Amino acid sequence: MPPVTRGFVGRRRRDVRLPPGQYDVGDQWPVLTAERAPHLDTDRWTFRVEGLVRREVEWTWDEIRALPRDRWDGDIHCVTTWSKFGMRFDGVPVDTLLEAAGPLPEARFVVAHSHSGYTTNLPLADVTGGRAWVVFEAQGRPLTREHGGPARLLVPHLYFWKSAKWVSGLRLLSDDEPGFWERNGYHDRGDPWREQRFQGD
Ligand SMILES: Nc1nc2c(c(=O)[nH]1)N[C@H]1C(S)=C(S)[C@@H](COP(=O)(O)O)O[C@H]1N2
Ligand SMILES: [Mo]
Repeated sequence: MPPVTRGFVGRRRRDVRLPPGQYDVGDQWPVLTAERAPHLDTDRWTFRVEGLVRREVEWTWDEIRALPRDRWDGDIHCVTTWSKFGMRFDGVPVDTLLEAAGPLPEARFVVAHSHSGYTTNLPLADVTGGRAWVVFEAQGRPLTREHGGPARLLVPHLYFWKSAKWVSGLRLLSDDEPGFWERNGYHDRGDPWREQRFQGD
């Protein structure tokens, strides 16, 4: 194949990997935090699934760390237009946590809460089926405090504001209830491939 064609194909592949309106941030990993980054002690850390569940369940750090681990490799997309390719996160599938609590049939939405007060809402269907995790490691190393350590939510198929840093739990609801950015005009779902940045997109 002539070199000009190879180059064309290479560029196309990279474009296809980038959702509309996004740019490749390269090696940096920007930090975006609305609140003050909390100092969380793993001795007192908890994660709780509550709301429309058969039984509310709370895990300590040691308990959640003892659950079967899972890995996700892929790209992340922030609504402020940066995307970062080739991320690796390790943690626990949200499916595992929800199974323990037993979502009730009327549960259709979740609000993710952070120890720092941040909230973000998601359809339950977006955090089930192997598409969301509570993660403890990024790029093979413990999650740093600025990136949400000791644990954050990871919902990589949606804009990254849905991936609550310092996550403290999930509340299951029958009706959608906007979180912090959603009350300030951001989209309730936030699919980067449909460019759902703001309410009405
Ligand atoms: N608790 C909390 N989680 C948060 C945010 C935040 O301000 N507070 N920002 C969101 C946004 S807008 C993005 S893009 C990502 C940024 O994660 P990073 O700082 O690790 O890149 O976290 C999301 N989760
Ligand atoms: Mo973001």
